[in-house]
Amino acid sequence: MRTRAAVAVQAGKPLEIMEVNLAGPKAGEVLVEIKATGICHTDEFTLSGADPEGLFPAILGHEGAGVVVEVGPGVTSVKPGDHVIPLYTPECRACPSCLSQKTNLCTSIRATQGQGLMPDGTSRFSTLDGDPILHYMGCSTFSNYTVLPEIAVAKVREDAPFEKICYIGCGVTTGIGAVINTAKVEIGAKAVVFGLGGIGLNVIQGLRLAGADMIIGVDLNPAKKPMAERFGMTHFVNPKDCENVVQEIVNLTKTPFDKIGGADYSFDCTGNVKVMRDALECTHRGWGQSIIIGVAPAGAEISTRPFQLVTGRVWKGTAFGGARGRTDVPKIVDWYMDGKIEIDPMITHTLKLDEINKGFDLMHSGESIRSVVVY
Ligand code: NAD
Ligand code: AHE
Ligand code: ZN
Repeated sequence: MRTRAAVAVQAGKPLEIMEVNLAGPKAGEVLVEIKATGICHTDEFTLSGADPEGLFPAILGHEGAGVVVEVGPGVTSVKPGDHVIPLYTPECRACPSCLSQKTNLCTSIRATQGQGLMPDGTSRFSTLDGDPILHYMGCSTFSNYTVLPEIAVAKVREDAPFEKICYIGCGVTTGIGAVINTAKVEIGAKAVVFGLGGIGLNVIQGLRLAGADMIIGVDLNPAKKPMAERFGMTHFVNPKDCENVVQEIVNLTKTPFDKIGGADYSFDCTGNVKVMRDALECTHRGWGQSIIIGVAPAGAEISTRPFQLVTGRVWKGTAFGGARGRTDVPKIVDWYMDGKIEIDPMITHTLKLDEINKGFDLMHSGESIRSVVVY
């Protein structure tokens, strides 16, 4: 079949909207009509050329929602008409990683996914001239129709609006999951969130859900403050307005009883390795945990004095918020539909596919939280 897609032809260049060929689903695969897709900072990261795994030409996008149109031989868990959210972290429930119950990082198709290919080593997308176009993160939601492995779709309830729940395909689950699954934040905790964008705001709503007492937000852009407060931020720090952001946070968390100070938990949602260091070092001696969510460019490295770890601070990372997609994503959709979490205010812009490059401009200028493309 033919489908309309926004193609990343070359690093650093705007996406090109075009008709492409899409081959049907093979064994174990499903054809999905994408109804809506968010634009995550990771799409920008790859498009910019900073992603060591970035390959071109490719169809980016990994934060979608849609409807199953056709299933390939052997598919049993979904059928045409089912509403689904594509999963860049699949859940096969059979690989050593899934069976370990220690990680959500299913390894069954990671190698081909990283090469922009389906599990059989080929691409379903091609130009109208027949040249292959690569998949991205196993999802390629910047195409109106896409093919996914069966293990990479979460079946969700049919009354949930696509243009909102697409955000659960990455940002919402990543932010809330980092708090609940990775950090396991407890009631009364003091936490710091670096970067108040599409991920950071969801960390904040996760912290509120977990019962944190103090939620300090850090961002260079003061325009991010009102929305963060709406989601539960209690204090705001702009690094431009203070001499030493680590000291500022330590001071905020001190009490007459605890004169050492430091956050119980911190979260990096910027992808900046200097910020990652601050995020670790502002946590409490003896027990502070810092969770890296941000994705850093090729060649970037983190550093700190080993003494920071010797004295009990813990550095952790999280992908997709530690969520097991087929199991957890339908529950998060229920949380949204039951009013337990909010999504709508964070979707600041709704665009047509033709306008997708505007979504990247809005991200660069700091005007948007999430832009969503509705097909
Ligand atoms: P975003 O652009 O919406 O937000 C980033 C925010 O960080 C902005 O508000 C920006 O002003 C702020 N910021 C930038 N530099 C800063 C600095 N030095 N100090 C303080 N604030 C700073 O991006 P997003 O969609 O929220 O994504 C955030 C990061 O998380 C990206 O690196 C993205 O690739 C990554 N990410 C990781 C996962 C994962 O599973 N680990 C999932 C989704 C996104
Ligand atoms: N390809 C990059 C890393 C990108 C990355 O870390 N991706 C996250 C999800 S970001 C979603 O917005 C992830 O899931 N990582 C685990 C994985 O297996 O890719 C690089 O640096 O090579
Ligand atoms: Zn993402």
